[in-house]
Amino acid sequence: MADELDDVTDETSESSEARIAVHWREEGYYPPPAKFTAQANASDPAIREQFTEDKFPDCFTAYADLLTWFKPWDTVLDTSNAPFWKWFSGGELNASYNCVDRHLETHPNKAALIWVPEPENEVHQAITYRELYVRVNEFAAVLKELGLKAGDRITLHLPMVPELPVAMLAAARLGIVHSQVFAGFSGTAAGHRIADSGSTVLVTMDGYYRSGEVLDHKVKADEAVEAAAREGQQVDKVLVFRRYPGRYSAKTPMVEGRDVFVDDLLAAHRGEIVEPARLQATDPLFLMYTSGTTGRPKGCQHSIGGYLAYVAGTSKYYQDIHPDDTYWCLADIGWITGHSYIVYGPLALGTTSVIYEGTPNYPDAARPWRIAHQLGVNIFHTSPTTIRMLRKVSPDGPKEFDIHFKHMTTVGEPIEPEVWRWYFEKVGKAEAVIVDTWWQTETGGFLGSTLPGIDPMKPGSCGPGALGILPAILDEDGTELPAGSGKAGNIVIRNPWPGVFQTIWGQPERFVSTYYAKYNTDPKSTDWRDWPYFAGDGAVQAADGYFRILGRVDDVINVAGHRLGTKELESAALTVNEVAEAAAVPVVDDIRGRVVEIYVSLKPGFDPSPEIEAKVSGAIVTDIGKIARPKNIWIVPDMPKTRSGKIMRRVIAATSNFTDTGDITTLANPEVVDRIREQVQSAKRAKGEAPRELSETEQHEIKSFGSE
Ligand code: 6R9
Repeated sequence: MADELDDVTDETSESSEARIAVHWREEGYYPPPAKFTAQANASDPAIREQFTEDKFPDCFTAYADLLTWFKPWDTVLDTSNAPFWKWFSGGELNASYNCVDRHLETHPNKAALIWVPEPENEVHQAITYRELYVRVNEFAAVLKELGLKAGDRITLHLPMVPELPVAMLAAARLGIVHSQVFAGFSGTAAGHRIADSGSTVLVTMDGYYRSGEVLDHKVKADEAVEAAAREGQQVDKVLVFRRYPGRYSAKTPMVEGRDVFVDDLLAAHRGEIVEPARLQATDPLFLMYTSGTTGRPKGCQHSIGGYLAYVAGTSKYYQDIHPDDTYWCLADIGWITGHSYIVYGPLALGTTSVIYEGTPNYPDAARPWRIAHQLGVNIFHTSPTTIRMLRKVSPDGPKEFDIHFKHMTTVGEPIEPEVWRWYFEKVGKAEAVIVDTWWQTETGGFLGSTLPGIDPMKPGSCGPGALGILPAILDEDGTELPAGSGKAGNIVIRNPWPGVFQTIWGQPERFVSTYYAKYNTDPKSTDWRDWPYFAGDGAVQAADGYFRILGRVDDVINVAGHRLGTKELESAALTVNEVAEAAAVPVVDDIRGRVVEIYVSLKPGFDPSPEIEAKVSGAIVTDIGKIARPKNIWIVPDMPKTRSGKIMRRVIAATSNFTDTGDITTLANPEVVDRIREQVQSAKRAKGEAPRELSETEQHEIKSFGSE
């Protein structure tokens, strides 16, 4: 190991790509447990033949056929306005009908959702499909009364409570485009997204539990409305669900005329039925904001037909959901994972989906096991960050519990093989299959994964492309790096698929330039083969065809599976009056994967002080949310810059991670590198943030961080 590291650290970045890859250790295979395969939805390898390139795009009708259509589609894939793909065009359906109404015929009394409140003395709430139908209809009636109609946008800023899927499905029923903002995001962040989407209504909740405390969430609504107003967007109504109907749990007062309690509004709509709208498959279902290279978040617009078909199909074959399963995904519905694999996919298949309000380790590390045991969870879905945390605080996993998962998922970040093995052995008791699913907010559903009943698993690799997905690794010039080349490059998807987002809300040029321009040679082409989708991740493909994802190649930091744009972090820091320049970099963290560190330089006349550090940290929490709170803020005399004046983030990233700064000959001010290193690293040592050896993938990311 040590000499491998020497080998890579003294390389310049050009040749190190190849060298690093060559040194990657091949991991052994784990066959799927026979018991799993025997019951799997996909157990015959012949399924692959139905999804080969020559059968594209018609192969995806197998997914669309899982849904109920009011009118069948005319065209499977319309490429006439490439790369704005239209899936199942001419078809008509309703997502709310597919996730709720149609299950009433077969199993009205089955639990659609089981909600687990964080306080253990509060009982679980099982919400049957029948009850979900009633609640969705009543809330749809509320939205309708407000004058909202198909195509309008509403912003939801809701925690992990059943009201969130209810609100999503009520909006979907009417064709209102919902944009759920992660509840942990600040009011200001919600406000930017309200403004960007042009929402006139905000749906929120008074409070919710996190780590034993009721958070006042309503206060964020006031901040959000103000932030949106600063950008010229007026919010007319704030609909406030109460965590305990009839009792207000927030300290922040309601605003007369603007804020209304939803439980009050619902009283007038008891038992009301709102017909599900007949909507075009190509109409938008929702927006999900994510970070990118510039400060403005991207509202990824997902379609009704293509998206729902894709999440239903992948839930069936990759989550292996059967009618009697109890499925628990610990992600937050505020992220794409929750949209696709807590709400839309599982409910489209008519399964029981568990929703947990709180933090996984509250009040202790065995909480997830108690929940799983009590509810008989047999499919378990979480992120490497949670797995690392559980491994640390509960090294034996659910040993003492009578829990037998058949299937487990890891998603959101690369998982270290060590951590994967712990998940397999301790959590899955070597009985459960694991899928490491690689995908993105933009992609709607899984892109890379093993087929759980068929393919052997390989720790640290997501596996091959999912059914009907044709990934490839390209170098900067677009030349394909074949499987087994040992070279890392950019992972692309050569073909469109039904789950792919339709555009960036209000930014169609950015949609094309960010995701398609890089490898397109003919902007006029309507042949999908000319439009590889650029995912923004580095990856390497082993000889067996399995992909190993190395992380983002753009200026995005993946903290605990959540994407934070460096520009967003930096603009927040720059709102502090004393700050002249700011640069955000990722630091490898044993639990959260990456955490953020911010470097700032001050305007002339100001001296470094703990107050300024606190202001920077506060500005970031206010603008984005606690999840973005930097681990350290370093006030430095100057930033390392190129001759054209760009901050070289990879140099400070290396400093923060105690790795080699690499080639600095192109710097305009190479002398600052040593000064910063001395300052930062001695301070880190004093705080006990000792350097640790980084894995090859971690080194790769730090070395190539930030565009120059
Ligand atoms: C679903 C989701 C997307 C980015 C993606 C990649 C990273 C996701 C991964 C993974 C390695 C996996 N990522 N899954 N990296 N292995 N199984 O996470 O969406 O929040 O948009 O993040 O996350 O870098 O590009 P999103």
